Amino acid sequence: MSSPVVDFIATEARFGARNYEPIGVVLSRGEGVWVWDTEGNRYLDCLSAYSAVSQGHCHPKILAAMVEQAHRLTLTSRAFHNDQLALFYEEIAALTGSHKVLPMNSGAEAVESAIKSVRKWGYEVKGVPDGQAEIIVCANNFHGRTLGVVGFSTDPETRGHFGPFAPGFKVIPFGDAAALAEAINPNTVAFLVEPIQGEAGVVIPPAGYFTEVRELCTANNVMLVLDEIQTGLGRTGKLLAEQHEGIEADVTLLGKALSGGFYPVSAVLSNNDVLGTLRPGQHGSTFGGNPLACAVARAAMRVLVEEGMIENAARQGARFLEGLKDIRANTIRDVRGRGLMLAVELHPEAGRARRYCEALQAKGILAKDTHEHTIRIAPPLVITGDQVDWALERFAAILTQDFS
Ligand code: IF1
Repeated sequence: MSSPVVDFIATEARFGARNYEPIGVVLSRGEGVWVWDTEGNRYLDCLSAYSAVSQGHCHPKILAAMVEQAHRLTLTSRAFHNDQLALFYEEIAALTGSHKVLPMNSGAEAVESAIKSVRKWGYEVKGVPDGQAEIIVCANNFHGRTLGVVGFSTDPETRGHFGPFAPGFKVIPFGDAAALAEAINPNTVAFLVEPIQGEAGVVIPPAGYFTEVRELCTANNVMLVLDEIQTGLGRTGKLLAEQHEGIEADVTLLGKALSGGFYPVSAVLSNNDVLGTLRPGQHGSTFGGNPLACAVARAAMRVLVEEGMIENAARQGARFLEGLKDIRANTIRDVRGRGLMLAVELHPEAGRARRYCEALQAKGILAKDTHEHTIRIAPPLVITGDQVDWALERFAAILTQDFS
C-alpha cells in the first residue's frame, strides 16, 4: 500500500543519483530546533544540516530579509555594483576582524578560491618558483567535494575513482606540530586545516597544537588557512573556533551558517594581502556576492550575535557534553565536543552508529552517523537547556541498548 512517504522516497530512488543514503524520514517543515515529517511527527534536529542551520530552521528575521530583498533585486553579476555587497563586506569584516573578503557560494568553492589565492600569493609575493607551490593538509580532512579538494582527501570513499588529481599537496597527521615542521619547505605556501575535524568524527587537537602551528607558519612565511566552514559562526561556543586556541588565521573560510540555511553563501576572509593578489578577471562567480546572498548573510550574522546564540552554544554545549559523559553504557567508547559540536564514538562491537541513529529517530531525534561508529550531534545554537535535557534522556535510552 503506497503512502506519501513511500512515494517521495521511491521517486527519489527512481530519478535521483544515489549519492546519499538518507535516514527514512521525509521532512516537510522546520522551526527553531524542530522539524516535522510529512506525517506530522516532530523531531529535534541534531544535525542542523551539517551546521548550516545554526540559527534554527526558518529563522523569521532571516526569512524577512530574504523576502524583502527578493522583491527588490536578487542577482546583478559582479559586472555592476549593488547596494548589498559593500554592507556585507563591512559587517563580516567587522565581525571577524578581517581586512579583505572574497564572496563565494558553496564551502568547497571557498576552499578552492583560497587554494588559488595562496598559490598566487606564493608565486607573486613569497617568490616560490611558478608551478611549484605546495600546500600542507591533514589526514582525515574534509574540505568539500570538488575535484581539486577531493584530490587531497585521504578517504577512499571521497576520492576513489575520481582521479587523476592536481599535484601540490602534502598530507601530515592532524594534531602533530612536529610533522608540520618537518613538512614545511621553501615552496610551502599554506597549511590548510580544520580547527576541529568534523567529518572525521569531531576530532579535537591536543591543547597547544594551534599555538605551535601559528608559530611555525609565521616563522616560515606560510599562510595558515583555517577552514571554519563547519566550526565557525558560533558552533564551538565562540564566534570562530580559532579563538579557543588564542590564535588568528591568515585566511579564514566561512560557509554553511553564514546564510542560516536559506541560501548558499560562503566567504574567504584574509587578515593580510593574500586576497590582494587577485586582479580583475582572474577569479569570479556568477552568483558570488549577489544582493540576495548578501542580504541573507547580513541577517544571519546579525541574529547570531544579537540573539546571543554564540554564548548559548557554549552554555548548552557544556550541558550536553556533561550529560553525554554521564551516560553509563558499554556501547560508548568516547564522548567529544566543543560547544554544540559534539560526537559519541561507539565501540566497534556495539554495531554501526547508523542503527543507533535509526533508533533515535523513533524517539524523535534526528542525528547523523559518520565513519561507521560515531554519532555526530550538532543541534541549532538556539537550543534551550530543557531541550538539551529532553535530548539527553533519549540518547541515554538508546545508548544503553545494544544494536550490534
Ligand atoms: C557532503 C561531510 C560535514 C565542511 C568543511 C568545507 C565543506 C564542508 C569543514 C564544503 C561540507 C558537508 C558536505 C556534505 C556533508 C557535510 C559534511 F560529512 F561531508 F563532511 F559537515 F562534515 N569544509 N560539509 O564540513 O562545503 O561545499 O558542502 O558547502 O558533501 O556530504 P560545501
